[in-house]
Amino acid sequence: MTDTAPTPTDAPTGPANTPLTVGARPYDFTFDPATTALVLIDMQRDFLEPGGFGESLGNDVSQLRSTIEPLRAVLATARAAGLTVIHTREGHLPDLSDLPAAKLHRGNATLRIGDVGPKGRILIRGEYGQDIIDELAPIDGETVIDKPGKGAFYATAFGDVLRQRGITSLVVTGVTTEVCVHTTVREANDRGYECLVLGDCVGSYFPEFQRVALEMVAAQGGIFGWVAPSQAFLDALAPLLSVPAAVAAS
Ligand code: C5J
Repeated sequence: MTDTAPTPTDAPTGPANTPLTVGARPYDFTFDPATTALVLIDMQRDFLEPGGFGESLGNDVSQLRSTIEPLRAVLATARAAGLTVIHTREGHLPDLSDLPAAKLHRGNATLRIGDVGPKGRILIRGEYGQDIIDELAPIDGETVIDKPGKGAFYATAFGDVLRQRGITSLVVTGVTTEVCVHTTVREANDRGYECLVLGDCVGSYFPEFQRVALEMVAAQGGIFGWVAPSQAFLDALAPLLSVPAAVAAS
């Protein structure tokens, strides 16, 4: 098996090798910034803006927008602290050769994957709607993983990237909480990664799913990982910053 988490001795040196601690559920989350990546799952126009895949399935996309401001602050602070930042995008090849028939036909979509919508072809790589929202656009040096499935590990180089960089802990954010965030956290957990989910930086179209999905991560002593508010993570990173977090996020 080659896609499991690296052992701590494989880890390269990074921004700092001093463990930091986040107040989290079910108990404090301790991480080494040198071996931790901030992961932004699918913060794409197709999920967060009208006229995309999310809306075509009948969802109220405004439900996800509360994630943007806290995630902007977390992204700015993670960049300032020198953390590895990885973005993912769900999407398919223009010829749909990586799209299972089951995924194409499931749901009562007004526009199906590959159809032309107001922001380009729905959930197709390279289309405007499939890209990441302006507020969280990747910058040079940040990895963007295009994934055909819900989980970030399935049919992608995500596991290889993490291993090459010696990453052992993931701080997970993005949308939607109970679908792509959960699938990725579950995949990561089985591969030996420690996952912290930032509760206000993940979003669902369904408020009840949001609450229960977060409970499911931290239940049973942290069966899939930890959950914390983004401020607790920002507080933990503060010692690494040369400028205060509030300034870095503005
Ligand atoms: C969904 C996702 N909900 N990014 N994708 O289909 O969660």
